[in-house]
Amino acid sequence: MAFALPPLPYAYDALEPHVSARTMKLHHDKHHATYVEKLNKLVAGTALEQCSLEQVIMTTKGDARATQTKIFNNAAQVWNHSFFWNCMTPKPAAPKASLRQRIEKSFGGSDKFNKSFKTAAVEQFGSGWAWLVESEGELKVKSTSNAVPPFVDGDKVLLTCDLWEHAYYLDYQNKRDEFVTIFLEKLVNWDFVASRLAQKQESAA
Ligand code: MN3
Repeated sequence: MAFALPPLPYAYDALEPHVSARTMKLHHDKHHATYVEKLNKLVAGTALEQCSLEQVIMTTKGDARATQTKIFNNAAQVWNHSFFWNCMTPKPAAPKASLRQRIEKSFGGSDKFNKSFKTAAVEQFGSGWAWLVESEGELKVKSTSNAVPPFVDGDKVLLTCDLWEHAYYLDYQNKRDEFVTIFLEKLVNWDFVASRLAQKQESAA
């Protein structure tokens, strides 16, 4: 198989009580795994089989042919979920000084960042993702529909929250705002965000 399902970076129950083991097991073992399975079927026997996940995403983005769209959607969802697991930690710590200063400079402080991220997440219509990105040297909040990761437009992706109902419905039902609030206040892995800032962006892969 060309692409593998990465294991969760923590136990299924590590994020309880904020995200249940039941949600994590379904989300990783069923949803994430299915995107990997579908992607492998779609690229089997094609040149994309030899590419990195990022290359598959960049090659198929904006290609309206039905098969290419399916490959893009599944590849992007594989990437987004692998990234999303790393955005959360059972042992969150506040952003360290240099990242805190970047947040202060771009948003006017962590409260204003949280508010901006939450608004973007709640206002995203239907399924999608909320993001913190570095775009043209500035930290920005964005949201995208369905599967799109902002690195396809040249942004460096720093943090994401899954806004598909499967991410929160068992634990929060229709209350996406509560899930996003808990995500921001109890789960964000700011050390991971800081490490991302130091890396090159995926579209350059
Ligand atoms: Mn999901």
